[in-house]
Amino acid sequence: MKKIVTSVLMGGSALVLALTCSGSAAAVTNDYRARLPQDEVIYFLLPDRFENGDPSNDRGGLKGDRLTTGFDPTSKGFYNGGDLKGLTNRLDYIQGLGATAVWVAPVFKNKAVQGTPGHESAGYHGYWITDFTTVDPHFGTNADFKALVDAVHARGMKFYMDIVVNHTADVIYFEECVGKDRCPYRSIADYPYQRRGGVGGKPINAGFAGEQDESEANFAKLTDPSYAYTVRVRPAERDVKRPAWLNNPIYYHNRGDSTFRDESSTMGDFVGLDDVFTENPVVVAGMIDIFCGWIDTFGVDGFRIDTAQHVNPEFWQKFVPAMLTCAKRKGIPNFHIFGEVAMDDADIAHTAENTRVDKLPSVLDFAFLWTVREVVAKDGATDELAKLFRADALYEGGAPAALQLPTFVSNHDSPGHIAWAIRRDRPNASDYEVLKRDMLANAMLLTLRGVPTIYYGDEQGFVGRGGDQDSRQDMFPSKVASYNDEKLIGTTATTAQSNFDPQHPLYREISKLAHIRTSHRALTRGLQLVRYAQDKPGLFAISRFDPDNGREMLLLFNTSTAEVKQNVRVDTRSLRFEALAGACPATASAPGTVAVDLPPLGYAVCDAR
Ligand SMILES: [Ca+2]
Ligand SMILES: [Ca+2]
Ligand SMILES: [Ca+2]
Repeated sequence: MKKIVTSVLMGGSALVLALTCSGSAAAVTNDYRARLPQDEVIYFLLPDRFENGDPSNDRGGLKGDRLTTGFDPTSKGFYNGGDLKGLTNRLDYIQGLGATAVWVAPVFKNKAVQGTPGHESAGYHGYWITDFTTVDPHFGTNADFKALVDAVHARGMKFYMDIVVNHTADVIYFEECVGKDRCPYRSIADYPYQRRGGVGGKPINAGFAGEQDESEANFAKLTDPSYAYTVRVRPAERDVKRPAWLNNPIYYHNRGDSTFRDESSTMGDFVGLDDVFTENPVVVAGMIDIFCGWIDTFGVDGFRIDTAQHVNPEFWQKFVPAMLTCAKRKGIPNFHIFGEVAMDDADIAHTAENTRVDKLPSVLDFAFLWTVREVVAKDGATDELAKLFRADALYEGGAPAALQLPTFVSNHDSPGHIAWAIRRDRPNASDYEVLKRDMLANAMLLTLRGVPTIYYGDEQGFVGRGGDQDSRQDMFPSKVASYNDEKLIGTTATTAQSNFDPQHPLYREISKLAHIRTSHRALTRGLQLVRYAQDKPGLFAISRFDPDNGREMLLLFNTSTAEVKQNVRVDTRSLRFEALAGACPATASAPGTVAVDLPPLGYAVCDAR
């Protein structure tokens, strides 16, 4: 990392030129097609929970009670009524926050309701797809989707789709598991492809060499899906999936529920969801066809890929280049692809592997989430941040590639919003301290490397209770009692009222920082150099460098509740600083050093002159 930074700084003539110009560094272009993935600030939302623009589609065109329509605005596990028209109407709010791209949870048609009797819930989140070619009627129509994407583009913003390849809705079931809560994973060793129901079973699928031979000739020999379990589909659901090839059970692994380890991680069902046989060349071609279609028809700007780690790497090695080719053909040179590789700790080797082996261009930065929560909510040492960025070398492409990792401090699967983590870990903190810590986390998100990805509701002080459904509150007036009981941060409002408030202190602070970011290339494209970290809470200082002129942007964070005074090394050419946020040292104390003075939980963005 140091070596790269040095060579950037040696870009002499550009540096001199920039220093003689007054005014701020070049703003990121408004031509959205020309922008790089790292130029964006992403806003992520679930359409069902954002804004209801059309009450007539709340039941998705279905008739009956909530177990048929999936609609129950009083339940966190059912459709609450939000849709694409509502989202289109709220683009002002999103753009006002400083976001330049929206990532919208899957819009494809879902199985409305799933689950064993008494444990049903709805596909309001979008991850239980039956029809990969059509927008879910609860959210609107394909025409509504086109209107949304066009409206986003008309504002110079980008649209990222959330896609799923790993599984479809739960349609296939296994005779041996009827009436049981779990359907245990049956391994290839115990249930080989060439025997029905176990090693001693009747010979089937003669000559099938296994999934590792991905040739069409080999897969032509796989004709009977009942090697591990007796595969069944209810008559009413035999034709429910689109495209039609997805209705054939031979295109699924059919080995029972994943234990999320060993072989089952890629071949097991994600809690009953039908796990697609992604090694089969028919499936590879079929999935490429589906998602090229969405790029081609709507001109979307990127994909977030759900459950990416549960698909075999060979699939991504073929799928990713195909998507990039489709995008280029459509005139989208900087199509972004980032996979979800969920983790519950900061295990960077685990996420980085998916960029090296699977060749995913980028992955959601779960390590960033856990590290920021560690230093902002708990008493983690600021060394943890230094450690996080030191490991950027592990990603394919190293530190420059890490600039494209979507970073986040909350999401729809993480336990609670960031505010929940702070409240849980600091039960005695005042509301003011919780708000300050929340702002500190957002300041890190919006200035450090990666692509800041704001989870909807964070900017309105939404909290949650720790479970995933609890973190998917309605932005429109909610009827869910457990949401409305929540004490929000930075406001006296509750989720019972509309929460599109541009005056909320978090909205204002995020908006300010987002605009600072997107108007300074050091913050979107600049590599980082850690200046100061320590083995306890306190100062974290890091510089980022404008790739065009080498100019330094010094970022300062105080994670402790005490004032921090510390001499911090800077570039010898950084003699004066303009404070873009917080209090910055106005001048260097001597060439190469500044006297930093930060209030408790304070932060500063200092642009060197
Ligand atoms: Ca609606
Ligand atoms: Ca199933
Ligand atoms: Ca899988």
